[in-house]
Amino acid sequence: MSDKTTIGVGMVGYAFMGRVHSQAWRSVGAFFDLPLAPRMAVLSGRSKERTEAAAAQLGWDAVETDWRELVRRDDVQIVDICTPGDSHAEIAVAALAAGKHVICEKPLANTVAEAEAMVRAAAAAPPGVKSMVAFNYRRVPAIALARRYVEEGRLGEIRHVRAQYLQDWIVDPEFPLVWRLQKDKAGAGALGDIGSHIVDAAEFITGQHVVGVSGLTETFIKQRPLAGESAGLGAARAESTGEVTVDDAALFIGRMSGGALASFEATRFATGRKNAMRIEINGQLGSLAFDFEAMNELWLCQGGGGFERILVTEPDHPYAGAWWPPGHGLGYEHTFTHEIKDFLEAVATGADPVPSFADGLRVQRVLEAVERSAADGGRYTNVED
Ligand code: 4PW
Repeated sequence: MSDKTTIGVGMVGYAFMGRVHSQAWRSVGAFFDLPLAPRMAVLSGRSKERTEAAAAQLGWDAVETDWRELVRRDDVQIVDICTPGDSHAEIAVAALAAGKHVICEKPLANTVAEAEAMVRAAAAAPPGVKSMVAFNYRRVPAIALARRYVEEGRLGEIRHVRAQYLQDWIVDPEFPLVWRLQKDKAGAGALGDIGSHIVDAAEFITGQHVVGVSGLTETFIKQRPLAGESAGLGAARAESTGEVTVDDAALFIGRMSGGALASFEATRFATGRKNAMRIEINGQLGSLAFDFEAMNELWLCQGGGGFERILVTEPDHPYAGAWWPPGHGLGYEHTFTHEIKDFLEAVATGADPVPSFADGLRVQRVLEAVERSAADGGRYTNVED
C-alpha cells in the first residue's frame, strides 16, 4: 500500500485526447516518483452508455453525464478537460471557481475573449489552485533538450525559426465533416489544432514570443459528407454533406521578440506526412532540427560543420531516465505522461505549472492575428497584448 496522498481526478471527454490522457494518469505513478498519487475518480460524457464503456476500458471508477456534477464532486480535486474547444472556457471557469486544479487541452479556447476569461478565472481562483494548458510537445524529450541547449547558449543569438506541422488525414474529399472541421466546435482548423503547437514549441524552445505575423489560410475542400460516430481523428460518413467552416491549411511568417524571423506551416493536406511536427532553429553559433516522426532524435549543428544526430534516450536527457535503457525510445503517449507528471508536481509543491493559461492566451492571440492578417490579404499584423 502506498502512503502517498491521493488526489482525485475527473476527466471530461473520452475520445482521442481523453484516451491518451487516461493512459498518462494510469501510468504516471508507475514510472515517476511523485508526491501525489492520482486516482482516476470520474469520467464525464454526454451518453451514459458510451461513457460507462469508456470508463471501463480506460480505468475510471465512476461516470457522470453532466460535467457540472463532476466539478461539484468532493472526490474530484483535478479537472482534466479533453473536450472540443467550444466547452473549454465554461468548464475551466466553473472548475476554478469551485477550487479545482485544471489541466485543459489545447488550444486553450476557441477565441481570445474565452481565453481571457480563463486567465481571469485562474487569477481569481482560491490560493494554491493550479491551471495548465496541455501543449504536450513541450514534453517530448528532444524538444525539452532543444530548449536546454538554447538556454545554455549553444546556438548563440537566434536568427531563424522554421516550424511545420504536416498531416494528411483529410486529403480525401470524402473524409467526413468531423468536429475538428467545424468552426463553432473547434474555433479554427489546422491553424488552431496544429498551428498552435508549433507556435508554442517555437516560443518554448527559443524563449521568444511571436510579436507580429503575415498569414495566408485556405480551405481546399469546402463541402464534406456529414460525420457519423467518431473515433480518433476519423468518423463514419453519412449520405448528406455539410460546409467545412475552418481552414485546411495556414501558412504564416512572423517576427519574434528577440529579433528572430520565423516561418510556420500548418496543414492537413501534406500527402504522406502523418504527424510531421518539425522545427529547425538557426543561431549565430549553431542550429537544431527536430521532426516528431523521428521523435527520439534531435539534430545539432555547432560551429561550421553539419548536423550530428543525438539519440535522446540517455538518462540525463529530459524525462528519459524514468523509462527504458538508452536506445529503446519513447512514443506519442509518453509526452502526455510527462505533462501530467509536471502538473502533479506543481500541484504538490505549489509551483506554477507551465504552460500557464496566460501562455495559452498568448498563443491564441497569435492565431487570431494570423486570421486577421489572412482576412486582409496577408498584411503584416501585430499580435496584440
Ligand atoms: O493536438 C493534436 C491534435 O489535435 C495532436 O497532437 C495531433 O494532431 C493528433 O491530433 C491532432
